[in-house]
Amino acid sequence: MWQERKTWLTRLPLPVPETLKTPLEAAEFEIGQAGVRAAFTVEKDGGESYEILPVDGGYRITGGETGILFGAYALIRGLTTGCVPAGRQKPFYPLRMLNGWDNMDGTVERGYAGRSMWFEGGRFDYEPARVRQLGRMLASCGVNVLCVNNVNVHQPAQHLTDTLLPDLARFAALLRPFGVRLMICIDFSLPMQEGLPTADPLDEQVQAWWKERAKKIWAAVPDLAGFLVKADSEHRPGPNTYGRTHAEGANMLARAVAPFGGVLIWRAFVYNCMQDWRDTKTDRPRAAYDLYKPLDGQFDGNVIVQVKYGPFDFQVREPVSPLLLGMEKTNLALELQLAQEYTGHQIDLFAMPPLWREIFDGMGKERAKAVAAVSNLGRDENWTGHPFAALNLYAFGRFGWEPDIAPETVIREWVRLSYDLAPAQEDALTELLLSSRDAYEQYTANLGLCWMVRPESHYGPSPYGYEFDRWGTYNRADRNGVGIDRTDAGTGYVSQYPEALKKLYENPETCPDKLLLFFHRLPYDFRMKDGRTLIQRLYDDHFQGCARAESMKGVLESLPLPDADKREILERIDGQIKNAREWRDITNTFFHRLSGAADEKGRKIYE
Ligand code: GCW
Repeated sequence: MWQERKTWLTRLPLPVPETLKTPLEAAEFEIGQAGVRAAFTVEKDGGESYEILPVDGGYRITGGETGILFGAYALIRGLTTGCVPAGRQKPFYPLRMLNGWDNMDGTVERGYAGRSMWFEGGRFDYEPARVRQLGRMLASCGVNVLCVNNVNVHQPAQHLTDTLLPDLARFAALLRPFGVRLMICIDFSLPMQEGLPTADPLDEQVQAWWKERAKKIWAAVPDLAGFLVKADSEHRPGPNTYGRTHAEGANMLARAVAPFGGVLIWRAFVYNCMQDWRDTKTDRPRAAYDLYKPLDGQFDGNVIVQVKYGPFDFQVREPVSPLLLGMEKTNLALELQLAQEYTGHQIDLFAMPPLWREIFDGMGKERAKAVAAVSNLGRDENWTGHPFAALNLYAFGRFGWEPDIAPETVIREWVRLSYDLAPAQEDALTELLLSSRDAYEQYTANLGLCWMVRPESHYGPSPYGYEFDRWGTYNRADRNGVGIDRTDAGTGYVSQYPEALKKLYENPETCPDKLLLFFHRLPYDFRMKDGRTLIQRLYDDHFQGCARAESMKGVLESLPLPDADKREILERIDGQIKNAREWRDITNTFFHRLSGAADEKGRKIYE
């Protein structure tokens, strides 16, 4: 039996009844420990927006059915942080979706917080109390859609569109009171698995089949948000098999879901995953733009193309995907990943707001119509494996409402809502989290050198792990230098950017250090802007990043956190330190062996 574990807003009393359908006019509720009273006025058609007004002896929250819920949580947050939002509030992105990569056998692809919270043994299997708690968590930070199954749709998830519909409907009903709607991933070849000779999107039988199926699905879950599709990517079926474009594939499905107000989300994560490492012409980061840019303007109005933040795949540091800048006539969703696949497996600390700040600023928040993030949740008692990883889920919801939010603001908010700390301790934890990505980057992927990671697990160093493989993720380090030339003299990737960015990136003198080896191939004695050589910088960052990880332990030990959190956090920091030392020593030895260069500071580099 799952025991409720305190975490940010779930520590606070439920501010509104469990069914939003209950008329709330004139109702009064105690909010928070402070005993502040709030009254609610439900506006018809108010949607997700709300306004909080101080009234005699408390507050009045006016808003739509879900708006009052968001308003109630905003009030709790505001009372805790000392900043109650003034004026009418509404989310910047109407669709703010969490993507569960949950398989129906109970495993979670890239999951680091235990097994699936809602699937086991080929079916839905959950504790209703916990799912309601999940609904509260999502509502409290503003997430409004949950996609329940993995984008890689394995058997028997196909049945989510058929025999499992009553179960899907029951699950949807549990989350509905919290303003959270469901989405499901579908397999493009589903009609064939059910007896049709083809899944060709231009085939009328196929079109009719999907329309019929959509009717059945929406009859069971009338407020289903839509379908999410991974097609022609990493061996998933898709329209290419029939010589059709991705726009033709997406539009066919979009027309099936349109009568029910559904959206069709089509992922743009498509590249050649069978590349030959000897082939230096193909450059994986180019792939999505090369494929999708020519289709700009061809997608139906209820299609949203979901683009990962960088051109590769959720790395520690990538430039903003040029597709996010270039698809001007297409609805786009920005895809983030809370699951710490390349960012420390929820063992190493990696608070994501600083990374996202760069992405939203680089993209321009209005370029996207929606935001999505791969979930970091699982059945672990603390929800996210590392208690602090919950920050990333919370922050994702907050960015969906206020994409201009400052990383420090959202981190401090979460810290204050989650723990009772004295001001100096709160500062220390906020600072530690705020700088955690930077430290992780220094010991794993400095200067834009990603992918030096153990294949498959994606945890721990392996400088040549991907070098002679088929994934298009090479560093081409040799005795002369390291990195890939992505200027026009090289793979030409840089030309996918608007002129100003292209200019910035194509010159090693102006290219930001943190992306230097992503865009350029340089010799070890290249002089960096700060006067250090490239090799010295490779060494220095690895030593420094590791030292930063080591120094986190003392800060964590000094914090008065709840026992269970503290135990898990201290266990995990030991894991992080071990990992950081491996990265430092293996990467430094790798480059030392290739370059023959000594460390100017004479530190220990193994032979
Ligand atoms: O990064 C890769 C992951 C896969 C994942 C894929 C995707 C769901 O390693 O596990 O598959 O991305 O985003 O589709």
